[in-house]
Amino acid sequence: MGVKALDYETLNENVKKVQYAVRGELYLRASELQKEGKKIIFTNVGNPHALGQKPLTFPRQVVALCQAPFLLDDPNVGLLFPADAIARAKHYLSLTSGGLGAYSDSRGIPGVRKEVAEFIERRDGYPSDPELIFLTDGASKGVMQILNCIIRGEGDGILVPVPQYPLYSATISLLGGSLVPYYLEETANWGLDVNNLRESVAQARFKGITVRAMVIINPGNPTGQCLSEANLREIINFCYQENLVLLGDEVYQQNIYQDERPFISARKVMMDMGPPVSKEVQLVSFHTVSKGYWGECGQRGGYFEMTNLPPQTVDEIYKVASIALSPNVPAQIFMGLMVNPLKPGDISYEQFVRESQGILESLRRRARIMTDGFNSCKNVVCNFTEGAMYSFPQIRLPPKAREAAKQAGKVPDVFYCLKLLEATGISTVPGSGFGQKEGVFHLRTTILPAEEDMPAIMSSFKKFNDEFMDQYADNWNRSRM
Ligand code: DCS
Repeated sequence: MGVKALDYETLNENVKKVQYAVRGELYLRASELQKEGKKIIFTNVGNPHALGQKPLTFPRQVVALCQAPFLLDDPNVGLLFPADAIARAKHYLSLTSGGLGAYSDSRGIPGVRKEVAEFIERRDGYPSDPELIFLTDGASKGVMQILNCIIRGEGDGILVPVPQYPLYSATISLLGGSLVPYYLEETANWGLDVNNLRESVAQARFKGITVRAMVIINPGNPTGQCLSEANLREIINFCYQENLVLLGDEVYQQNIYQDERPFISARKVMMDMGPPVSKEVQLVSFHTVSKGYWGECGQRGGYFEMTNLPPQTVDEIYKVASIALSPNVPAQIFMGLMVNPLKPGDISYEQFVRESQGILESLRRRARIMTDGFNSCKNVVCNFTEGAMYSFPQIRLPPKAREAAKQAGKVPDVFYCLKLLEATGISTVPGSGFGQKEGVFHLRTTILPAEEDMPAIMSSFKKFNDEFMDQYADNWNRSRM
């Protein structure tokens, strides 16, 4: 029998190199335990509906009507659906040619892209051009499309924060490029020091890598920090000086749990800076319906907006997007609804506000419960989750625990997370899946379990952790960070 292309040995090496911890060893073990009948609390993926979050009523009504347009002809439709949902469903159907069952333009429905542009303009105070907005199947696909256009080979480097969300490391591996890390500073609330950036670029250049782009995740995943305007200005200036494309992952822009640093988009900061920066820095910004108070992860809706890209490049991106024919059409409607929400006076407005604020306020309380819970544990320190959906506590593992991990053939944080899973059913992701400094260990949890379950989860975590630390204690100095 001859060698075949899909034999494991002959697969594309880039595929084999990809590491993706969010669904890695911990997740697999958790799934096994679940099959054996153990109750598992899945906090490994930011997937709000899977943890019990209810969908917002209005957008589901609109999409239900778009999916089943014959309901619009039913004389009783007004008994089941409010008039504003009916009107909005008709609006979206009028924007499509053939309804939800037809491919759309591969950049997305023009009318929805216009709604996105209007949203960006309201948010930032600068006009946005629908021709430079592409709708995608979740933000992930957009990130992959853009990285694909940038990475020409292993000599091309992308600056990525560490810790980072592994979409970036995995896609860069898959495309055969080079990840150039820049470290976020845990003791400065996961802030970003531009001097570190310079250092990272210098080191990469020394290795012969051409640094082409820089990723920022704001608010941060897994680190939960919100970048200040001053910090964003420094980053944009840096991209200007170094000729880097800035990729602004802003999928958590509605998930903010403090008032000192509200979300501010990279695009607004760049426009505020004026020329030459505002005219020259190439920026691509990403957003999604998966996060915020929507949490509609399964719908797979996203967009990216391009600023200062030449028209020929936009055409090439359009051509490549066309290979996949069309983004999900139902998801495009969700995107339209997200960027063009109900207004005061609309019949469904109050219910919509009640539902969305309820979710956001609860997330804010849960962020606090988690951080405080972690900080009450032995050898655990955790920055407050300022935004996004995650807590990223540092677990200070004593030498004896690291030794035990080594004996078990595990990376220390994987060892700890597996023990946590076996003892409590809490399924987390080890910090090594996101990158962390040498010899420092973390785990990531989402802040998404139901609020009423939170105290019990945190006390079960504390019981496990404190016993673990006692078990492996020695005369090691237990100073905090
Ligand atoms: N960017 C960041 C920073 C993310 O955290 C995610 C998803 C995405 C992009 C992609 O989202 P969509 O493709 O759904 O739009 N976050 C994953 C995570 O860390 N846990 O769950 C999903």
